[in-house]
Amino acid sequence: MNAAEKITRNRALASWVEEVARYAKPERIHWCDGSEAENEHLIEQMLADGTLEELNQKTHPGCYLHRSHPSDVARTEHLTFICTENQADTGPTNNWMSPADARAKVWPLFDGAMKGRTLYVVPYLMGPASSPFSKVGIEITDSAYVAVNMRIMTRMGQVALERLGDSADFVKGLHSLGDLSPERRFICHFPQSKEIWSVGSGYGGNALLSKKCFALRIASTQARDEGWLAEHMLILGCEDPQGKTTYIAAAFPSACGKTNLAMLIPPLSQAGYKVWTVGDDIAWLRPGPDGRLWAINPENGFFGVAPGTNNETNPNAMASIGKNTIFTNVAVTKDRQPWWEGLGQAPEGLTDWRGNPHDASKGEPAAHPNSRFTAPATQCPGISPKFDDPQGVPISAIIFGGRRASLVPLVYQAFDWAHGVLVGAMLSSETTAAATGKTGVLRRDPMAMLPFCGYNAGDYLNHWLRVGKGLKHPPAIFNVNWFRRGPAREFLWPGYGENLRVLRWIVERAAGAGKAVETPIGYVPTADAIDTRGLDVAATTMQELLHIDAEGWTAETRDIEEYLHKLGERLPAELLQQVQRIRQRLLAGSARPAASVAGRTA
Ligand code: O2Y
Ligand code: MN
Repeated sequence: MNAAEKITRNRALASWVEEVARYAKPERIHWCDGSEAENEHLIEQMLADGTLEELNQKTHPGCYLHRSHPSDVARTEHLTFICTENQADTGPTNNWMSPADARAKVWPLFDGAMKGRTLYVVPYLMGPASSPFSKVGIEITDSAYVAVNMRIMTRMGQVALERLGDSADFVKGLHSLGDLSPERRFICHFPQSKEIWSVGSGYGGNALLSKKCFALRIASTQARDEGWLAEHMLILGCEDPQGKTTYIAAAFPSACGKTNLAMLIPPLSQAGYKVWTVGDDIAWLRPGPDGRLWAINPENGFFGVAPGTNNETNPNAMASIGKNTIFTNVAVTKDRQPWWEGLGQAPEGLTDWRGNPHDASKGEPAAHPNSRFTAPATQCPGISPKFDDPQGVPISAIIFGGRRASLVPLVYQAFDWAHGVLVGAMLSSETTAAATGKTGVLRRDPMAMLPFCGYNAGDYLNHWLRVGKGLKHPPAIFNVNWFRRGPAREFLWPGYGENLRVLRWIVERAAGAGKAVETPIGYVPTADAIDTRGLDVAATTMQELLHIDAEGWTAETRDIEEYLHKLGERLPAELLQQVQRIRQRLLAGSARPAASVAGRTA
C-alpha cells in the first residue's frame, strides 16, 4: 500500500489536508513518502528553479547550498506567539496572542498563499521508529526545501504514517512561505489543539516545524500534562576505559558550544575514554519504572551553526557534513566547496552568503554568522549505538552551562534536585558578537528554554520540581562554565576536547565518588579532583577557575531573586527559599570538605 492509499484511510488527516488546500489554493498536492527517489526528484526540481545550488560533488557528494531571503536568516522570537485562551497560561516570558486574534490576524495570511505552488504533506515521527515515546507530526508546507530538510531532521514519510494509522493524535503544522515579508511573518503555537501556524519565513526554526515549534514548545506542554520533560538539551554517553557508559543531558543557551560538547572527541591524553552522541539539541526525558530518568533524542539530524565549526573545534561535526548535507547561507569557494569563517584563511574568489563576490576588505563575514548545515545524525562517527533505542538512555547527570567571563566556576554540583532546579533557573549567558552583534550582555535563560517553553515559566519550574519528587534515583545536577576569563581577558580553561576532564568529575560525582568541597553555592571539585595532567593549566589557574567569590555571589543571588520575581506569581516559592538559603550560607561563609551527597562521602 503506498502513502496516498494509507492517508485516505486516516479521515482526520485527509480532511485537514482538504481544508487547508481549499483555503491556501495550491496548484497541486504532494504526499511525501520519504523515499530516496522522492528526495532526488525534489532536489532536481530545486536545482532547476534555483532554490538549491549544487556544491562540488567530488569533495561533497550529495551536498547542496540554499540561500534564504536576506531578511530571513534566523528564528524571529518577537514574531513567535503562544496562543492560549488565558494569557496567564502563556506567561510573562512568551509573546501571547488569543486564538481568536490569531484566527483574525494570521489565518487570513494563508488564504490563497499557495497559489501556483505545490502543497507538500510531510508526515514525520519525532523519536525512534519503534519507541513508545515517539510522537507523530504532520507538516503542510509549500517549500520543497522544508520537505527535504525534514527528511534529514526527522524520520519522515511512510514510517510516520504507519505509526499514525487511523489515529487523529498528531501535531498539525501549517507552514507557508507567504510573501517572505517580515511584516507578514508569524509563528503561532496552539498548545491546546496541538497546532502550529508559520507564515512568512522559510528559514530554520521558523519553518522546520518539527524542531523548536513541536519538539520544544508544543511538546513541553504535552510533557507538563503527561508527567515528563521536553528540554533544550544534548544527550551524550561518556564511556570510561572499563567500558562503562554514563549518560548525561546538558542544556546550554545558543552559542555556548552545545554541538561541540555533544560530539566531543577526547584528546590523546584521555585515551580510553569515548563520548557517544545521542543528540545535540533536544531531549525528551521520562521517569522510568526503575525510578530513573530516561531520554530519547526526538530528532534524526543536526541543524548546526557552520561558522566556527572546523577540524579542531569539532572533527565529528566535520565528518558528519562531508556528504548528503544541505548548507544554508554559507559562502562558496571557486571550486564550489562550502566555506565559512573558522575554516582558516579566506580563499581567493569566494562567493558570499548572498551570492555576491566576497570583498574581504569590507570586514564582513563571507558566510552568514547563523549559516547552517542540515546533516543526518547517522553520519556522525560518534553516533551512539543507543541512538535508535526505543527506550532511550538512562540519565545519570544533568548539566546546565552558560558563557560567563567571571563569577561562575568551571563546574559545581547542586546539593539536590530542588537546588538543581534553581541552578537551571539561574542559567545565564553573555552574548557573543556572532550571535547578537553585541558582546558581553548578560541574558538570563532558565534551563536554556526561554524562547522554547510553550507555557508559563512559573508552572514550568514547578513541573520540574514535581518530576524530581517522583524520581527515586534522580540525576545529579551540575553547572559548567567553560568561558571564565583571566585578568588579560584570556580564557582560563582550554575547553573543547579537554572538557572531558570535567565530564569525568561529573561522572564520578554522579556515581557517588569524586572529591569535592561544599561551598555556599554547591559542591565544587577539590584542587586535585580534576585531572589536569598533560594540560598547560597552572594550579593557581585551577584555583581561580574554581574560586567562589562570596561578595559577587551575594550580588548574584539578589539579581536572580529580582529576575525570578519577573517570572510572575506562579513561580514556586520553593525556588525563592533556595536562593535565600544560598545567601545565608554565603553570609555564614561556609566552605568545607563535602561530607556527603545523599549519604555518599566525598
Ligand atoms: O536560527 C534558527 O532558525 C535556528 S536556531 C537553532 C537551531 C538549531 C539548534 N538550536 C538552535 C537554537 O537557537 O537554540
Ligand atoms: Mn538549540
